Amino acid sequence: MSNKTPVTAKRRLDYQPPAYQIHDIELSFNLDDEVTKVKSLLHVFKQGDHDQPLKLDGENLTLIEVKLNGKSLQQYELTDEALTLSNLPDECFIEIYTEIDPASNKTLEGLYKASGSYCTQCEAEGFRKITYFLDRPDVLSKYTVTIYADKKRYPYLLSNGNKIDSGDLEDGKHWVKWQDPFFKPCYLFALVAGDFDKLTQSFTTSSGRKVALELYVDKGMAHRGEHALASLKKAMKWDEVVFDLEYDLDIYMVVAVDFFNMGAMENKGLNVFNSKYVLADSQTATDEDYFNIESVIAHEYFHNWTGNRVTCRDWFQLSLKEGLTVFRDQQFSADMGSPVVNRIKNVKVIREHQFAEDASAMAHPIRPDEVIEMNNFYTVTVYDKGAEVIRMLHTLLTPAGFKRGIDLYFKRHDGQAVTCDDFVNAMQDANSINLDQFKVWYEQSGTPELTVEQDFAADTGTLTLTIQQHTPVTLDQSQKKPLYIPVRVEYLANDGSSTTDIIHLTQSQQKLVRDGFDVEPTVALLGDFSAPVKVIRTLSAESLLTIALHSNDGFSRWDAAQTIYSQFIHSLTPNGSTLAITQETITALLDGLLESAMEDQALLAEMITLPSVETLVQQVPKYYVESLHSAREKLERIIISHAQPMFEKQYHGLAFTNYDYTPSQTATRKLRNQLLMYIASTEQGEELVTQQFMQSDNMTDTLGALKAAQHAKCKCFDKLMSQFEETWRADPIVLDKWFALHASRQSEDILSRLDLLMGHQQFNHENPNRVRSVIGSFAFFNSTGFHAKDGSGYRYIGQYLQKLDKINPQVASRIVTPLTQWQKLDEERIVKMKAELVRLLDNKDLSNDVYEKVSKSLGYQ
Ligand code: B3K
Ligand code: ZN
Repeated sequence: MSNKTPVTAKRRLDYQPPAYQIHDIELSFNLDDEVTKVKSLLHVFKQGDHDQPLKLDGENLTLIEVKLNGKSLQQYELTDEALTLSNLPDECFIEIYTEIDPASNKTLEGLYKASGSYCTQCEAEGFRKITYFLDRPDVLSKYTVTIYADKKRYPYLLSNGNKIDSGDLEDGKHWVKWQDPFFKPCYLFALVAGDFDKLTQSFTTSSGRKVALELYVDKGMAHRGEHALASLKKAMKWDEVVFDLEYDLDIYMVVAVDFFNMGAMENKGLNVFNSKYVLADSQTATDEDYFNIESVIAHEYFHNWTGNRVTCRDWFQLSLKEGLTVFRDQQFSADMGSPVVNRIKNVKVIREHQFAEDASAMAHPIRPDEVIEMNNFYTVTVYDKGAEVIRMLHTLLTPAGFKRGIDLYFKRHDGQAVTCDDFVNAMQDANSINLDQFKVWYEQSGTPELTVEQDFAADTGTLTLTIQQHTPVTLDQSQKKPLYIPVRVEYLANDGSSTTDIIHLTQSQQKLVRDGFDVEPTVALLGDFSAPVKVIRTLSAESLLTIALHSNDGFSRWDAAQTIYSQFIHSLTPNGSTLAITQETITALLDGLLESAMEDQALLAEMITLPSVETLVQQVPKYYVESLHSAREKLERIIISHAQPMFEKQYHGLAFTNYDYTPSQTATRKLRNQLLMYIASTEQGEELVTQQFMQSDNMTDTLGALKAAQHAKCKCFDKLMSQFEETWRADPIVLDKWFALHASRQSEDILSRLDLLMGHQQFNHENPNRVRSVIGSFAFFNSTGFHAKDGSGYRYIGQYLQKLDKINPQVASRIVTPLTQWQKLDEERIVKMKAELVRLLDNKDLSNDVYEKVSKSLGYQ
């Protein structure tokens, strides 16, 4: 089935505590382009009475020498993956000399050199590419790190903790010594060496300690670092106010680098960031970029407590730190801006991507059971569904109860490596509640479905809701249990008054009876998206309109509008719809929205935005590519032909102002740009798009114009794009937006266009941001191009991934995702997609990363 040497998965239930602990590690690095020398001195303690050997993980290392208690050791076992030492005393010092080659490390994991700087990325298992060590999160050590490098080329030598010494050497080299007073797992180790512009500010914690905040960016980019630093201070303050959590070192450093596999990394005291999540000014960054920077900066900062002070016992527990930290950053963002719009943003991720993951062969619980390559499990399930699970606890326990649980969690586990059960137990014990059934969320994969029936007895005024919960089987699990699901319910009366309730679902079928209604209320379910589930119910168009226009819950309003749009679209495809949504429902919704003079412009923008194709696909059993796209386009035409005058009036009424990143300006720009998306396809479209592009003083409106032109296939698109390219050709982060717009464009000759993009001077196969903006945008967001009937889109991606896998398996494995999600497509496409997957598997050097996803998708494991 595959030419690859079989790889075995690790299983959660096989966990064994480490046979040895390493209390201290002294590392020294001699950074050199030819050969980088790493010396490591480990203070090792045997755990318990046993004679097991010490098996240190190591990959791509050249071992020079090993010493035991100062004496050269000749007896050891060395393989491609480990260095094993036997017959060790209960306590000893082990010195290991190795050599590595950071300049040729294109995987961007371990220690690598890119754009002239040295940089590390160790999570999940990259430390083993730096030196031999127990590369697992339950081995906690104190680190002392000395870095030697050429002073001119690498004036900044950074690592975790506090700088305790430094000096110059005669040969133009210098050195810096760092010490981190906190015990930490090796995945939080970091080293950076390079020449940067540095911004320095400070933050005084609630207990009065002054912390130095240092931001390192590429030369000439300092002015683009202000927003990130301001965001950091907001996050530090917020965590003190909301969770009583204070920062614990005297210095907090953030370094922005161009070559990075993901968003950012929370290394203790030394975060490393993809520069895309640091650099911003109004000319180059959109409102969304500003938002993302604030949220990622906060996310990494929040990890200092949820992840670093209390870490994971093993990688299966990843959601312990990620689900919780995503929940924390979502709460922070909600407090900084609009809670409703943030909630909608979170829910879109779940419905577009997490539901798709559940429906694929990669379905896994938020705490996975089996893993081949850990990097494949930094998923929307572990992160975003994980955050939803934490949010349900927050709902069930109330914010005050949740805070009691968090306090107990830190009291019990500060300085430890623990499990998801430890977290839930702290929540349970602090609130004297039994959460046994709630724990099923951690072990069960799949998207639960709630089927709801509503009954009203007019004579008694009694309303009965009958709710069945059912989790369809997933490819990884054939048995499903009932879950503990909080469902927020709102009863809307005819006079506009409303009351809310939370139903605690625990059984497969449950009845909820409520008396005291004069007339049957309209019932909105799953307010604020109180659980990551799908709701199946038959609602009249009238009830949906009532919820969309009158609910007190902004999320429910948006959700009802989305249901109206979705069901209208599905009714035009072979999937059909059980709801009777007609063109009149659509126009009544638009009229209601536009006439109600909604104050929340951002919510209005969301409410006139149609569900994405990806979201629509997750609502139906089959993805009829052509018919779904044309149905969605038809709805767009209906909307514009009805609302054009109102949209234009609104568009012109929303004033241009001097750019500032404030919630109110952001909301206005969001609405204007959404209106422009519609208007672009009308007669005035070309002119308005061009005008907005020309007059814009900020990247949000510039990009808004380009997106509208691309979507409406305006003639001006190519001209505006060339102008954009001319302005920004020397600025790769900005140019990524241009790459992405080209790659997601619907056009017959898209594949030759992709070739051209990859021939662009700024394109570089070794830079993940470039690859994601061209290849990722095509595979994930160009659904007509990717799903071209002749299979050419699949072929293109398959061939590209063969090459990319040899350079950067982590990025290749991310981009292979759409190729593995064939389950809902038609037979012809399934055959073509699978052929591509089989071709990939034919490659005997395929990385474990891509192998795991592809072989699962083909049902081989
Ligand atoms: N913890 C890192 C992600 C590491 C991914 C490794 N493949 C960033 C974050 O979630 O904060
Ligand atoms: Zn994280």
